[in-house]
Amino acid sequence: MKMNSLIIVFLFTLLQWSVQSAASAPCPGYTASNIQTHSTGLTADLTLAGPRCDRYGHDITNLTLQVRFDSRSRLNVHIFDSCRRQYQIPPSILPLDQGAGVTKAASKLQLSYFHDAQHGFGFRVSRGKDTIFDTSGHPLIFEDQYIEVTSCLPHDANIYGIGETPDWFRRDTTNTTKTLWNRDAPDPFRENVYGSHSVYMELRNGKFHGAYLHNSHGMDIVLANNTIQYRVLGGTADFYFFSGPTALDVIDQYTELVGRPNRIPYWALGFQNCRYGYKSVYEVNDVIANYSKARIPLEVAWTDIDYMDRTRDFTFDPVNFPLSEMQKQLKYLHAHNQKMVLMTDPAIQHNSSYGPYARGHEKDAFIKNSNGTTYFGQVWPGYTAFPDWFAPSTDKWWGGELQRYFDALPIDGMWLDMNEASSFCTGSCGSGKPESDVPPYPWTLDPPPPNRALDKRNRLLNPPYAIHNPQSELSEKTIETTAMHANGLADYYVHNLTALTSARSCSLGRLLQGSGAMANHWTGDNESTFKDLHVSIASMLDFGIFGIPMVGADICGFNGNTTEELCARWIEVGAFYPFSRDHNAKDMVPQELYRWPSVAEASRRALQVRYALLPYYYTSYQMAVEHGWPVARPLVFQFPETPAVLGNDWQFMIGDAILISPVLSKGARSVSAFFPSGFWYDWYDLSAVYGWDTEVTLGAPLEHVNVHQRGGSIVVGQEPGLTTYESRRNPFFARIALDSSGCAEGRLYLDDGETFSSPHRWIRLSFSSGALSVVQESGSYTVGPVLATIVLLGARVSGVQGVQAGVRYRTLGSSTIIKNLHIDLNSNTQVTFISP
Ligand SMILES: *[C@@H]1O[C@H](CO)[C@@H](O)[C@H](O)[C@H]1NC(C)=O
Ligand SMILES: *[C@@H]1O[C@H](CO)[C@@H](O)[C@H](O)[C@H]1NC(C)=O
Ligand SMILES: *[C@@H]1O[C@H](CO)[C@@H](O)[C@H](O)[C@H]1NC(C)=O
Ligand SMILES: *[C@@H]1O[C@H](CO)[C@@H](O)[C@H](O)[C@H]1NC(C)=O
Ligand SMILES: *[C@@H]1O[C@H](CO)[C@@H](O)[C@H](O)[C@H]1NC(C)=O
Ligand SMILES: *[C@@H]1O[C@H](CO)[C@@H](O)[C@H](O)[C@H]1NC(C)=O
Ligand SMILES: *[C@@H]1O[C@H](CO)[C@@H](O)[C@H](O)[C@H]1NC(C)=O
Ligand SMILES: CC(=O)N[C@H]1CO[C@H](CO)[C@@H](O)[C@@H]1O
Ligand SMILES: CC(=O)N[C@H]1CO[C@H](CO)[C@@H](O)[C@@H]1O
Repeated sequence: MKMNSLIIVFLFTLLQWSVQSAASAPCPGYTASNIQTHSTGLTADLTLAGPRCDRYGHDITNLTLQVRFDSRSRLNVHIFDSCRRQYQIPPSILPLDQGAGVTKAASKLQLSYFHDAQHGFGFRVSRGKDTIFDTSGHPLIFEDQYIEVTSCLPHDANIYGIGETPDWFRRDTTNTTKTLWNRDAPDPFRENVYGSHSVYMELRNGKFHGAYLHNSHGMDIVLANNTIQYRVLGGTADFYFFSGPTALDVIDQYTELVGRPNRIPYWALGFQNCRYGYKSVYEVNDVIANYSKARIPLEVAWTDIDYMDRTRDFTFDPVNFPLSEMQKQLKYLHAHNQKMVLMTDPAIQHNSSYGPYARGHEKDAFIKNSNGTTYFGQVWPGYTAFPDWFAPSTDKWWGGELQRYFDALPIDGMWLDMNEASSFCTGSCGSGKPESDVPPYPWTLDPPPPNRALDKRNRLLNPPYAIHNPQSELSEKTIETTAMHANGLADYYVHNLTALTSARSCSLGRLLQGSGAMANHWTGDNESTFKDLHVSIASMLDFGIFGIPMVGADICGFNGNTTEELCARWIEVGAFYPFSRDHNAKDMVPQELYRWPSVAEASRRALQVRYALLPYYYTSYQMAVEHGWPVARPLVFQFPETPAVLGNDWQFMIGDAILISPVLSKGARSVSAFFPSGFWYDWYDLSAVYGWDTEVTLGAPLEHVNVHQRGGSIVVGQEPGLTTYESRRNPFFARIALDSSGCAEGRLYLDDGETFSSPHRWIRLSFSSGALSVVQESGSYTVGPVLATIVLLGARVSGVQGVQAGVRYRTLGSSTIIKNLHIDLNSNTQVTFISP
């Protein structure tokens, strides 16, 4: 309570200030005093070192520096206003891991601070001999609405992360401004889009480290002039540094702090189809039937807002998508071991006869105007209220709405769209409008008036520092920054938390159903172009850094008409996205995978590999749940010492064993693929390529994508079926790809894939001296199917010791396929092969 009233008082004074011209006085920085060291860190007072510069706000005179060695690999440097009026993300919204705390001596990261006459207080973070963050030469600027922290970077630094922005994977450090301000925009290149992730990692001399700024305000992060500069619209400078030294270590350390990815149901790894603009439930029925006729796996049928009655949440169009027909479709899907996911938007139509609105209003669950009335923006169903995820009864109200909805139609998953939050008009445009005033649907999205007359004195609408939001002002196409949340905070402070809090509430709602929580991500509304196909790989790799491994772009592209060739090439990439879904915009040519023979063939070929690899995907995903490790990874994560892969975002790996080398340009029928040194085995014909850290030209007919397995790895899969259910009942195979010393290893994780309470099983497989060992690591889940096939890549053998008759052998080049084995995966086993 006290905190809140403090903040309100503060806002009040803030709004009284008049805008001043940006001062040009040099900023004096701060002076440190009263340094107190203690067992796990230190604190100090920082005092403004000279006359205020008031660059984009009002300098805060008294700051506190708090340094804590959270763990051996994580250091927190937090600079905040001593009287704590600046907004900080409360742990109830985003709980951070506290770490047990270690001594300076035990920490791999060290902090040193210094004072220079011109710029005042500065600090350095180092790992051994390497300085990884260094503010020297740049003053700290700490104002109410502007914080600037600058750190030196080496020339041509290798920076990855900071988003969400469509961009090439390795950031251009000469001239990049990453703006963090959640925005519903159709994936414009190098501009801010749907989410905000202020984390980056850097590779220096073969070792990675990372840094994260914990702050929910809008910000620019600028890479230029051999520096990384944070320009933040408020809050505090709460930095966390991660010592690495591998890329996976950094992501492990980051996700330990902010939270690991959720578990997913096994079926979520199946291929999914959606489009905006299906005309009826009958058309979707035909889509489901046509996938089946074409023998292309379809796990999940999605429907966009089309199914709703006038685009209102929790309703069904009585003519084209009547509830009874939706129930029939769901029954059909479930009978065929398939699933249904439907779209839900957070915006709720302003209409007191509409239950969700009436009940939400009664529970006081909506965002407000600053005068206390309900804030009404405009989304698909007309003027809409927005759930205030900070209000105490919102979760309960929303959970109740979901309960009613699931009682009518027990769908398998929810898709939350527009939760940036998106609004099509500027400001509270529906306030003061009678309920009967519903703009007709579908209506055109008129852009907000350019340079609308903003209250120049209102510093929440109009902060003195303008981040590089491409919209002309912060509040365009979203909830206005002055709108109020229940905790007494303006949206200005918490804007980028909207999606997170809505996903949280939604999974709470799902938990009421006793089912799996799920909040994942697709990369948004992109275009059907080869460039976007390429950028989709970089975006997928970015999300691996952000700790959101279940990610994928709209296969065949969303906006614009796709072509047969593009769609074939896109499914050859998309079949390997962790989240694999075809999605199309309204009024575009249909792009279901069965629409063209070549696309259907490309789909069957690529998805067959994915379905064979489902246990491998599930195992990789479990590593994400336990360590945050991404499922889809750039080559540089695994081969950081190889300069040629630093910027490689045209190939990618799944886990640490599978390399995808797709075609990303029109007309190409071959691809130049980079192979790090060692053996790599072609998935389809088992032939070996020896990588010499060079590019190799591979044939790539339209229906074919190049997939290789790394020598030294063991991949366990299952014979593919048309659904994940079918696949899970088929026998296992192991592909053992030998390295140059004849060794390989891999792991397998299994559980029932459906319930949180399922027992699990971790198995380790290793091969050396001509023998395969299967060793149980942990868990008691009973694996049904046996290991029936072993493919030995890089070895010819003629028999297996002590194995019954009936086993069949076939050699293919330097490899051997051994079939009809009956190896039980529930116990430790050794399989010794006989050389010819
Ligand atoms: C800053 O701290 C000093 C010493 O505690 C105090 O005298 C001064 O009033 C503070 N200034 C502000 C603006 O809070
Ligand atoms: C830096 O990037 C911006 C935005 O992309 C561009 O307008 C500008 O010309 C670039 N500057 C230089 C020096 O390349
Ligand atoms: C880089 O340095 C140049 C020249 O000093 C300056 O004009 C430019 O604003 C700097 N860029 C950034 C992002 O600081
Ligand atoms: C399904 O396939 C049939 C037969 O090829 C075709 O006539 C129909 O248009 C297809 N419908 C959809 C929705 O794909
Ligand atoms: C308001 O909601 C009720 C109940 O869903 C519906 O019958 C009515 O048509 C809605 N009014 C408007 C203007 O959409
Ligand atoms: C409250 O604020 C809204 C949005 O600015 C405005 O439309 C409405 O008229 C105001 N209501 C009152 C009672 O002042
Ligand atoms: C897509 O194709 C349809 C049908 O051929 C055409 O009407 C439409 O204008 C095209 N749209 C775009 C964006 O090219
Ligand atoms: C419709 C649209 O804005 N598409 C964008 C998708 O992303 C590419 C590059 O990533 C942009 O060039 C397009 O403008
Ligand atoms: C949902 C979302 O994007 N949240 C981010 C808001 O900003 C903070 C600080 O940058 C991040 O930690 C959140 O992940």
